[in-house]
Amino acid sequence: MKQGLFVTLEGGEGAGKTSSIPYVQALLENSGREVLLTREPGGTELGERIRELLLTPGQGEIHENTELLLMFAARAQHLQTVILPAIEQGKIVLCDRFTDATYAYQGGGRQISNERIAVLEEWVQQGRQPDMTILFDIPVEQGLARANQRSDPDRFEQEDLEFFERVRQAYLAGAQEQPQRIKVIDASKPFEEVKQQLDAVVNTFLREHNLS
Ligand code: Z5A
Repeated sequence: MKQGLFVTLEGGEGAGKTSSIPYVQALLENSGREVLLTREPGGTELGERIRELLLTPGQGEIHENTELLLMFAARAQHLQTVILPAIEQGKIVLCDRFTDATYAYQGGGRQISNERIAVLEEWVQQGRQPDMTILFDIPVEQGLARANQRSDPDRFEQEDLEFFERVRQAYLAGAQEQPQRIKVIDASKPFEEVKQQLDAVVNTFLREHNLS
């Protein structure tokens, strides 16, 4: 069995990642490979407990460095015990958020330097990057309006507009630096148009990997 592949989904609040997961999963399954669906922070028992700590509001102040280290602690466990073994078994791993979210939220949002994040990234990932990342881009106010309809705000969703504007700009800067890996879709469009963009991106990716 050939090595599997690693695909991640990214985007700001209310961009529609979660709603699109079943559609992306089905497109990837057309390759004939098994698709493992997972998420960050989370994806392991320990990681889900860290997620709870990070997302639940009202637990007192969490210092930005602590937040950053917890993201990578959860990621180390996830990568070593779930993601890499699945790729070894030939599966396609589809992960809802990964390290691009750290550059966007802890880098852009919290304004921790990219250099500091890169040190942890190298330490935890040792060069391992997603094979493709789909970035759901949406204007901040439109995304927040969607997210607010859906559920009570989590700890991140309580931040202000400037925070989310910095998150968006950090995501877009990453996509400009790595256009080969990060594919931007216009998530402000209705579901049907988002699906058409996903068809194009995922089917091209599968062709490039001789899987269609
Ligand atoms: N985080 C971090 O800081 N650092 C890190 O390294 C990592 C994560 C990995 C948890 O993420 C938080 O962790 C996240 C960043 C931080 N911040 N927050 N919050 P998450 O992925 O679990 O967050 P989420 O709450 O699931 O996702 P989201 O960004 O808020 O939403 P979404 O998944 O992109 O949107 P959705 O739930 O699919 O859609 C929202 C609503 O819009 C829903 O009612 C849909 O029906 C509607 N929708 C979606 N698409 C459309 C279209 N096209 N048209 C109309 N309506 C739509």
